[in-house]
Amino acid sequence: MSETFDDLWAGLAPLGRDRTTGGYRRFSWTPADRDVRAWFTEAAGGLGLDVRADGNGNLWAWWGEPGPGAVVTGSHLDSVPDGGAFDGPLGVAGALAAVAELRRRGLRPDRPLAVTVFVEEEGARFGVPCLGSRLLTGAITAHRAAGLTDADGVTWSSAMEAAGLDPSGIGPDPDLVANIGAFVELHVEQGRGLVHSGAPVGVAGSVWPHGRWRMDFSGRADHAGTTRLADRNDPMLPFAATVLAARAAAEEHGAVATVGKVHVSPNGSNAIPSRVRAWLDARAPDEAALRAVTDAVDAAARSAAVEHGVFQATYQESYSPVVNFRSGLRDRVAALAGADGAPAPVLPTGAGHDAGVLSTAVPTAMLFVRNPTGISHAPQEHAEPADRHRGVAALTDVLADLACD
Ligand code: HGY
Ligand code: MN
Ligand code: MN
Ligand code: MN
Repeated sequence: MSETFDDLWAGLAPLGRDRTTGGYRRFSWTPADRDVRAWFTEAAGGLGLDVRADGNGNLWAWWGEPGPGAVVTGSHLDSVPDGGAFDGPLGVAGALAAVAELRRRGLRPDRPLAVTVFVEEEGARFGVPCLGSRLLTGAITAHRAAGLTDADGVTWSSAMEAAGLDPSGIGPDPDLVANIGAFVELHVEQGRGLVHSGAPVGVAGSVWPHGRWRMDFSGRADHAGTTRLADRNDPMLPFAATVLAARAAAEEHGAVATVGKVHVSPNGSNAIPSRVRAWLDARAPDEAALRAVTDAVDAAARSAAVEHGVFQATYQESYSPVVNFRSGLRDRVAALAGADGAPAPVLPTGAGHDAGVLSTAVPTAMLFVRNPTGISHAPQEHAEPADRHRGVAALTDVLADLACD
């Protein structure tokens, strides 16, 4: 039975890792996802936890019968393409290690305790991030989720079914949510706030509002060599102008904007594209700044499309309003996670999390573990072993405080 964090990590870390890039490719309902779900089921079962999937495919490993006031911890196991090792998995392996540590301390929770794995947190295959927690809380309808498709047109429901789960039950689970007394997510910091503060563990204060927009530029395919420039309706030009406009608007409003995913049709080097489909990820310290960025980007896209005789349309695929974690639980967690009598630092983050989605319905907190590179969503993401253990120790203390009288 794997009990220590290092034992658990040794079993999880190799799964879904791409040998050439060193990054992870754990996309929902794929064989890599099946492997990490199997790892979780076995590791949690080995700790005597009762593992069940909810109607959305989220995994719940229960210590005690599910019921009111449950203390829940966990994160996700899916990744972005070539993601880092810790984004998600640190919170899942850390939660299991914390349960093992509670047992080692001879503690028994006085209310139900669960370790969760939320599905499709990154939205890397089906486009909407935190899909499992959004479905659970009703932040997205079952109808919309069921029809989400991946790059090959495979729907969420059919992929879930092909993975052996029944998609007919997806949707909100108000009874399960009502039973959650508190949710705490341990997560690698995606940034260098803790490096600057010199602390190994921090607490999330807020999550920036952010969203994901799909932009379609439709032009006219033609020969790259025989079509005069004046005769072209080339969607690549307004696309390029839009990327630069997004960057300029973000700089102007203290925000961030990213276009990391582009599909070009027909994607031939000697054919003027017929369509460029691109995804904008925009995030800002507040809603007004975010709206200013997206308005500026949309205006630039429209005018550039007109200039080149191209049609442009923008679709909002996901939106996450600002999250301010409740100060009571936040400060209680910061006090427990601090060192030398000082509370752990409270940090804002531009990264979205299931904890942010759940915070609309239940008291929620996040613990961050120092990432010396500050890099995330890339293979260079890192957390030193000593800091991983400090994060697990802090989570253990928080769970003991919340679950044991
Ligand atoms: O994209 C995010 O902010 C998170 O890592 N899913
Ligand atoms: Mn992530
Ligand atoms: Mn994450
Ligand atoms: Mn998350």
